[in-house]
Amino acid sequence: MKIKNRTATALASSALATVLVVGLGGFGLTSASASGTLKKGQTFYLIPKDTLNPYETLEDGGIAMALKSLGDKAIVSSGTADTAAAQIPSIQAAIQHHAAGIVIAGNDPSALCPSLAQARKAGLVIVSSDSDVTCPNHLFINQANTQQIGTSEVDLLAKEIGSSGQVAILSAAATATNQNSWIKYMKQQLKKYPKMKLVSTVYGNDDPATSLTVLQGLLSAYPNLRGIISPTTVGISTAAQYLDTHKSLLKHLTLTGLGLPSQMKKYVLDGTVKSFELWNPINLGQLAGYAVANLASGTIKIKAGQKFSAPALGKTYTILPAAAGTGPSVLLGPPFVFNKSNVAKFKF
Ligand code: RAM
Repeated sequence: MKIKNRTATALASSALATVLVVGLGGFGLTSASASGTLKKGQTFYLIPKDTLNPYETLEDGGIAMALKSLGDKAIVSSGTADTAAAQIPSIQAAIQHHAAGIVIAGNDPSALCPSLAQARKAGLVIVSSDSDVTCPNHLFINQANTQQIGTSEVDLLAKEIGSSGQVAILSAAATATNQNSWIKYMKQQLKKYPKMKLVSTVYGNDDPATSLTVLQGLLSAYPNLRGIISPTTVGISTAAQYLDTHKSLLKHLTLTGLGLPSQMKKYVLDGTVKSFELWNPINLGQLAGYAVANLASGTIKIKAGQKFSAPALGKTYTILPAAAGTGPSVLLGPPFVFNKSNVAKFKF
């Protein structure tokens, strides 16, 4: 409990640190890098899953803050649907504008690789963040340990439903690398709960209307459903809103997943949702911003053991070695559990 409270304070105060860095940037001052040799005036393209998702906007805000504090420029560019095809024109635009690098949240693990290869050939550095790509020569900025996210989501639900009953997953796009890797570990963890049966996984494409449609389909196909895990901030907030107005469902149904405390606060405080998880997306963005600026400045290489400082986060981060299913990566930290006792403390 104490540890959780400390983490809550750390998460909240790092959001405060964010504001301070922006303030410094506004006065024309920049944060010092670990090596002190970062280039200034570089332009980076931020390519989120889509431009409509509030989570992605928070993360891009974090990237832009870090870049601005270093004297660099950020351009956010993407489509409105979570598909690789909608992101490719933004990669092309980054190449045409001679950007120094790209930070991308992949809507697909491999479909973006030919375009990203073109960008690398043109001299751009590639960082993926939030949702990885499987292409060579890029650095992945990971929000939290993939296995830990999948495992803890199942454990949270199991605790709330007495480890028994039909459960379902309401995910984002069917091709999203991040959700699919978490789901892989959810399925693995579900084996530890023989009385919990995964009956369906549905995909709302991180679009509120689609998420609602597939949720309603799920509820009518499985009237005895006991639990839903929605590992997407769009899915969980859509489902929470629906359950809030259909409270009789709460007699047998429990919802958890990954949500933004700002969007989920209402539903946690009124008892629709007991707990859910996330990390600080602004901090994730800042970490990605420092990483891409260092890579483009040549102060670090995409190599395990390389270190760079993230002044707004008050830490130096180290590139981790490639592991099964991922290339070299940097880890922000563990996921955090939000509930009635802490959900109102957070600004994101
Ligand atoms: C949605 C997106 C994003 C994911 C969060 C948890 O906003 O799918 O990629 O990290 O949920």
